[in-house]
Amino acid sequence: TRTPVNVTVTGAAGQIGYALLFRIASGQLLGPDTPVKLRLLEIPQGLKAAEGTAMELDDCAFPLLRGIDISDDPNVGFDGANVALLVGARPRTAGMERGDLLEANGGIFGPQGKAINDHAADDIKVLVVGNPANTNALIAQKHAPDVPAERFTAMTRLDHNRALSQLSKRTGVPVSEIRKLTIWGNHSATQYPDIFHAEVAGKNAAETVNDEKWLAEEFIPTVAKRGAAIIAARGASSAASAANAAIDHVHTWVNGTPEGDWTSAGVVSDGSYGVPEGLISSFPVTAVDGRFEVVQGLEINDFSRSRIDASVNELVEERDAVGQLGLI
Ligand code: NAX
Repeated sequence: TRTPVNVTVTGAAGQIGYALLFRIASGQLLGPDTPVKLRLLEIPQGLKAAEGTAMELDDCAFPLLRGIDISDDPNVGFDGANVALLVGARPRTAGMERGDLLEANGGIFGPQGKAINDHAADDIKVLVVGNPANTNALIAQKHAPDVPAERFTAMTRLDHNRALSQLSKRTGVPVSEIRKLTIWGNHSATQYPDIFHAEVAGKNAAETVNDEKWLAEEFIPTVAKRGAAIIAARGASSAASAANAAIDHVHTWVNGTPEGDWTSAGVVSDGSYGVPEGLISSFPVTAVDGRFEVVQGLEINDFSRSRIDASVNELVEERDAVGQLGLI
């Protein structure tokens, strides 16, 4: 029997946590042959609810689930972690400026990055879901100098999946026949969903749609503002779809992308496509042998260039702001 993989989930008592943990425990994160041990990390106020979720996980009698530990201490929560899903974050509340938000999250992701540095397993893979995800991932990464920077990633897979679905609706082609779509930049309203290299049923997506007005005025804003639309409709932010995207992200990272396709993930920039080195920005990526690699050599037209630049500029501003606050 295989050694269990330790999976740490922060914000375990939150709504994404509730949608995520059962899927991890059932084997959907790492596959049907990999037993898992769950580590639930919460703040003290969240511990009781996390215990309730752990009771329910027990009650599922998942054959692959080999244990559940609950803690409010990052040094314990990340001990021996092979995969860490950083979901818990400080949300923006009324009257909070961006600086306040970044500072509050720096207080979470700095210490968590340090705890990962000091206690996680050598093969640790980190996915940051909690917003502002890209910059939170950057903060955590900067506090983990002994961990290869590439192990810190931010989630734009939900945006990617939203874009697939919108393009499918427009073209009438099922998502299973859409490839090579890209989310560029920040997981925020400035993100750029790019269909110029995408294929629908083997044909170029932008040429198939052939409608720049739809692209600029419907597709891009619909994908970028989908989170707000979900809140308006559901009275709560995306949870099951966010958990699903987190599962997809890690599953792809571990198992690879299919031949002839790629996905989107926030990864540390190597300077590709003019994105400043070191920023955690969304790119078209393949996953090979447990590593994400930025897809190289794509031609970027003017329409795309200005939108990528706008989103990357926002990431630069966030990085500069957390730098000035002494958070990185
Ligand atoms: P909830 O408020 O339901 O849950 C958050 C949980 O995190 C709470 O139980 C809280 O006690 C816990 N928490 C707070 N600080 C913590 C810390 N320092 N250590 C451990 N746990 C801590 O939020 P939920 O709806 O689950 O969303 C979680 C995060 O995901 C939010 O930041 C949200 O903005 C972000 N999202 C990111 C998405 C993405 O695509 N990257 C999409 C969905 C979601 O909006």
